[in-house]
Amino acid sequence: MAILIILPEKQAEEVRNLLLQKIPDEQIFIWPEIGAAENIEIAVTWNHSHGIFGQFPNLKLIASYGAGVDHIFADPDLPKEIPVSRFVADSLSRQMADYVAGAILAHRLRLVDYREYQAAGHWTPHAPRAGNRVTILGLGELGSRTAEQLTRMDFEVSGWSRSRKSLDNCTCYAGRKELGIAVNDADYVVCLLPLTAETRGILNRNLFNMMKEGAYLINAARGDHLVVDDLLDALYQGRLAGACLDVFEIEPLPGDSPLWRHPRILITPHIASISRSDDMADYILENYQALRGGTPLANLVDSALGY
Ligand code: NDP
Ligand code: OXD
Repeated sequence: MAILIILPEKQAEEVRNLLLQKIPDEQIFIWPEIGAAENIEIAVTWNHSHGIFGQFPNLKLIASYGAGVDHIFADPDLPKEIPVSRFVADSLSRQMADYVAGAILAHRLRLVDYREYQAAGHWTPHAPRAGNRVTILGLGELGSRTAEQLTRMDFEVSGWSRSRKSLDNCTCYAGRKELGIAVNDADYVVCLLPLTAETRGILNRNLFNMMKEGAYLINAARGDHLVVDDLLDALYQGRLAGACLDVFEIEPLPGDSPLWRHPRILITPHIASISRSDDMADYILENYQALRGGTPLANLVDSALGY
């Protein structure tokens, strides 16, 4: 069996070295090196060039380097029969919970405003912003951990998912019909959904019109969830107070994007939750051993649902 890693060089080397410590006799290639194509059984990938998987006749698993798999399913030539797995790790959920809590507190405590006052040498005290209700769109690995953390911080938390969840201290809504009620009294709406045909563009004018006036949006899922022009309109009209965005349709965000210079948008460069190489190596190893032993693969996604 050989493993192929299709990642930027630094991460690829790290993951390969960690894997080689555990399985020193295996062949582990970093794309574009592949060795003998028929030996490749696992491909670990992030934003591969479309069409490349067809050349591996014995490929048994495509493993996403991230929690999201939209980058894999975006390949029109993806071999349909090969299972796809995704990265799930406590470290990933914890970072996301911290990111969302940080974004909420930065807005509530006006930290970005104070940075500007500081630059101008102004002493301008304000009370923290009112508003304690948070709705999380997506109650999976990341959303449910974020809900737990915000609950511990005394926020009133609601969540929305495809199937109904039951989480302590979190009001759970499900399905399109309940989207409006899920968001309509939230002071903060947080998107932690996977990008699928059903969720693409979900952060749009209709949603913003259902939200409470002056609410704050946090998108740490995918750029394609957001209709940028609708957000800019909602900010201009005062429907939304501001937004914190970690993900963008094109990354890096192009220099001429109006998002960069918007005074009420806080931008971070897709760092809300970063895959750690040691946890990544453990996840690849777990599935390597499952393939070897003929036991079930971990963290498989449903290709019909796209997540
Ligand atoms: P999960 O698959 O564990 O959870 C997804 C959640 O979204 C589930 O609750 C699911 O509902 C819900 N959902 C899916 N489709 C719909 C729909 N049509 N309507 C309502 N709810 C829906 O994913 P994770 O929590 O692990 O990750 C979520 C996303 O976060 C990733 O796909 C990725 O895009 C993004 N991400 C971003 C990172 C960053 O650094 N910015 C880092 C890591 C991930 P149900 O429970 O019913 O299935
Ligand atoms: C992921 C990401 O999907 O980093 O893990 O966006």
